[in-house]
Amino acid sequence: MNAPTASDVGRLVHLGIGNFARAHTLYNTAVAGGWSVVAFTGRSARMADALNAQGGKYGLIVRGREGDEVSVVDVIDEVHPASDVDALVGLLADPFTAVVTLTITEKGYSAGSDPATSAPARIALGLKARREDGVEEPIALVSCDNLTGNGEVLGQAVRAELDPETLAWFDDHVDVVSTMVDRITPSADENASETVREQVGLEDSVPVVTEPFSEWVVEDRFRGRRPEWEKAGVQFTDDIEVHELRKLRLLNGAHTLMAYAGQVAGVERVDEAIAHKDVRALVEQLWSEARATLPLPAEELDDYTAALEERFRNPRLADNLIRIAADGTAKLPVRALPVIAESGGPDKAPGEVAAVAAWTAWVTDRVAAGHEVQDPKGAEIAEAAALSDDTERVAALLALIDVAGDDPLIVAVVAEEKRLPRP
Ligand code: CS2
Repeated sequence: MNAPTASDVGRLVHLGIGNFARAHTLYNTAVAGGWSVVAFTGRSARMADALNAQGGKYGLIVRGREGDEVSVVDVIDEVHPASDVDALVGLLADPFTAVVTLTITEKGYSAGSDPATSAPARIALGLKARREDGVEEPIALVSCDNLTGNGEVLGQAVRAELDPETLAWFDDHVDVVSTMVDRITPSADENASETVREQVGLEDSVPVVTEPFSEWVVEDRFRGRRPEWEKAGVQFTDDIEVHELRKLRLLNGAHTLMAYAGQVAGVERVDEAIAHKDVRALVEQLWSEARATLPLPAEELDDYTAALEERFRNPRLADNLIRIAADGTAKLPVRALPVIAESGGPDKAPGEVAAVAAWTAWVTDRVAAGHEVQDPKGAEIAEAAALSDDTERVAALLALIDVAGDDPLIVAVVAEEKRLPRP
């Protein structure tokens, strides 16, 4: 591995400036100090106007059990809408840009080849311009999304969009870095702007609410410059995978289960779901199955799940289950299905099966009640969820997460749906 070359100068370009990125990636970059940040929005351009109007500054409300701690994060120079492809290409061709971080969500990595809608395709155009301009300075692409091997996923997505010359140039000039990110970031409540105004005097139309806990583990493979993130407590490692799996299967897996089973049972927030006796029992079950797939000492896993429970129970965080329920077809295949397969099938992983069944039950309820399901496959979900025969409905829904029509999971999910806690 290369020696760290953290530096106090450079530009970081961030793609996908949602609440999470501002509570985590950009907050840590602000603490590291010195770097200039240019950010791009996700799909909605609203955030660009809002942040530019307040000089790129925003209030970060850290909502602990005892109270709020508010600070102003002042690290963003400029925000562009995602559609401003020329701005991104220009920035990537500039040698001063040394790091690109991404929070584009799971679905962003398979968004196709149109630069207007696909971040990997936009990055590919930027790298082409960088090569054509003869820039020798290495650049790092750093995924900050919740996926195992997020660097690998990102690398593949970008390579697939490159022209042959840039593909040949890529390995010598670009580092692709996996990271494990963790900080729960609920949507801001209606009083958040007032809290920021009162405590730090900033007029902020887009404040961020987050929890005290924060973890960032970054693969140690930068040949070029990067922010001195270690100043913010970021951990650099040569072995990222186990950190990612632990988080994805224990934290996110439990979140997914609570999001669907909690709402089916009639509650709205994470703290209510973990306090619901039957939902909690399902979480315990899922944890015991997920733990068995993780190569970590029992003691470490005990500490980890105890800390998770504490985070979920934070009564002031008010994390709405509907936030976590979004994009089920992108989340279940990385959170629940691998544990079912590694456990030896649905019979061996009833807690994970319950997560899948809670999803099918929840989307069915939502569609029946006339609501849209927020998911890249929302239209297909609406069609499948409306089928009246249970087995056909579940099979059609599970086909959307690539479960074959003869998979034993279908029978298991049909049975499990009937056992889910209801109001
Ligand atoms: C959640 C995550 O939306 C979800 O599915 O599980 O956003 C979770 O809050 C973060 O990964 C916490 O780091």
